[in-house]
Amino acid sequence: MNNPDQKIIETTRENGVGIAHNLLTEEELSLGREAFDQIYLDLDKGPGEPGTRDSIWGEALLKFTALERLFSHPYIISIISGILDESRPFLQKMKTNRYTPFHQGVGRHTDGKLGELSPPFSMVSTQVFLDNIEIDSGALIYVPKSHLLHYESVENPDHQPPTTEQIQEGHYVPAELKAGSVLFRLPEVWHAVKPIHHLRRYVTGTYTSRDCVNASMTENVENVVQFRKQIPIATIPPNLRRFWQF
Ligand SMILES: O=C(O)CCC(=O)C(=O)O
Repeated sequence: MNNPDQKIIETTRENGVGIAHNLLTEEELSLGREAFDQIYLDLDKGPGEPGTRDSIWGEALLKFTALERLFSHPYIISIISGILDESRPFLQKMKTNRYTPFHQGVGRHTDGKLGELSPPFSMVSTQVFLDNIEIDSGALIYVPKSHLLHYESVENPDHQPPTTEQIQEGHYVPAELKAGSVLFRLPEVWHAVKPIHHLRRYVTGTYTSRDCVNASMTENVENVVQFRKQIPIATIPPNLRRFWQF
């Protein structure tokens, strides 16, 4: 792995957010947008109502090569592997989000469980953006290093998880990027989304390590594994199988 890639891993682990700028080629981006818009139409979500966030989950997304590839993209996987220290990350969740303008954005929060601590670096989300995000429209804002406050610590077993008030009062900084870039986010980092004035689409995967999971993570993984038992493996793209299967 070369230095810029190592830097993204280190930045994500240190700050809770890291970005691979302009990763997709023009062609991948244009095919990705085409497939994205098509699946929303196919699933009767329409062209989007102002002020709404529409999501599509799960294996339905795998019907489109341009989307399916984003979940097993070798470069993206190599960064995830570094962040989680896991050679074969488990793809626990596949999803797309579409925000249709004007949308007020998303308030300050953590995706960690309030009142609980998490095992360090056991889960990471990717957001492959198909539109630019900037301060004036849809930037993700976050509090660098806040994820660390949610982690269990052997050195400090009495450590208490952050409160809702602390999360509201953090010092948030913006992450801006161009369409075709990938944002890596540790779920616990405190984050929010600025008001949205133009279409904001992205494809997101949540990956976990295969060990060092706590009871609630184990339960979530087991639910996914049970659900996937009903899905014939032949319907899953070959390159994705090793991440999709536990
Ligand atoms: O849309 C985004 O960039 C983040 C949305 C969000 O806050 C979340 O899914 O927890």
